[in-house]
Amino acid sequence: MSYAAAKARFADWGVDTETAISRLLEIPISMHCWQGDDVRGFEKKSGTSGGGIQATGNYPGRARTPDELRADLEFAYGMLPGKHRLNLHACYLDTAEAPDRDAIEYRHFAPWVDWAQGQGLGLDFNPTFFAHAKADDNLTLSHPDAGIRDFWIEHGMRCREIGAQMGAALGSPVVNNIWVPDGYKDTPVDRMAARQRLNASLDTMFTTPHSAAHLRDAVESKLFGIGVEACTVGSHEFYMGYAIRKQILLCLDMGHFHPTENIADKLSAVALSVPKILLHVSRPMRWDSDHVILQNDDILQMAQELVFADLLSKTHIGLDFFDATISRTAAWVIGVRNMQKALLRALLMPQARLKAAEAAGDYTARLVLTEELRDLPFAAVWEEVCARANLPVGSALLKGLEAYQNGVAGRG
Ligand code: RNT
Ligand code: ZN
Repeated sequence: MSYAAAKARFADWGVDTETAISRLLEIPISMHCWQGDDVRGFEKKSGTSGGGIQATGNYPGRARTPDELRADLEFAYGMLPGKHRLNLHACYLDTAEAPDRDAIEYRHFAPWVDWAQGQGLGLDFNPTFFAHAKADDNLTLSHPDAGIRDFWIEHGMRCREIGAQMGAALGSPVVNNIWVPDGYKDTPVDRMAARQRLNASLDTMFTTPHSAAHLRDAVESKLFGIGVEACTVGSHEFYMGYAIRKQILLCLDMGHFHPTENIADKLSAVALSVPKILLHVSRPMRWDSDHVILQNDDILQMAQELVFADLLSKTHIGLDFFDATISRTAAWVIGVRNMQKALLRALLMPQARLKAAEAAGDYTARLVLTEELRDLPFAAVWEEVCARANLPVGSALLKGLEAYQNGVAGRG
């Protein structure tokens, strides 16, 4: 269907496609650096990913250096409509030095900031509390050893400082997200002590104030991970309470809940109590939390909640997945596009009409409408978005992705 015909179809429902398109193009997606190199980072040390995070697969083309990663990122952003952000992890420092995690400084990340400036990208940041000898037992901020806790507190404080400086340099606040792998393989007998230690470590980490114009703090919960099946210290209840008490961002990772929980349902509930939400849009599968996102019901419902509950300005949309069995740049492009397509669909819904049916108790009309609306020509509007940005769709997209992949496949 042509865009003109699609526009008319949506107009019949009282929906203006041009408004939807311009709103879509204003929504930045924070693309995660770690899909580009299987969560390895650029520290000058060897070691495994650890912390229950594991990228499986050895598809050719993994970025081995910051320059390679930036080239891959430039390609991926070049395949996306709109202006986006880069979500950087502390282990992706770009320096010839080899500072340990408790010694990193802003200058170790300056090349990223220069690059982001040149690309017109905002940055987000994350302390790296995994893949390190001092995290080998899956305990960091809640470790019983005060020396180890202090090491990680120092890391976290430095990351907040680095993030704040990045935000100041770029004129856009950096969301600094804290996820720790802390937990137990088998049932602990003193959960309380572990949670009190995590609580106290976080309190210390957050003592230094930073301007909200430069830095926003976020905390991310998890249900379980590989090696921490019995108990995660930073559970959902722990961090929801913490974020509310401190009035900081709560990060909801879609892969960090029981598989039958609906993460979209949580948005309106937590938005009433926290100042902002950080999303890690992901796709859980059995025990893995990080498959490339699809246009599945979970993502569509998430996007619809963001739009219908008017939460776009209160939510920072980040992605979190990693697949090393396919082209890593293709994974980025498909993942971000799927999030954008889901948002576009939500923006193209006759929201007022659906809400009126529900408010009137007419659940029959609500059901008929939601199902009929599935057949609207969303694809024609998406193709128009891409055409205006001179971007390929369909088999042309596949060709473009393959051409780039072929160019990087020879990396050793
Ligand atoms: C881990 C968390 C966390 C990480 C990144 C790399 O389970 O989801 O967000 O994926 O920090
Ligand atoms: Zn996450």
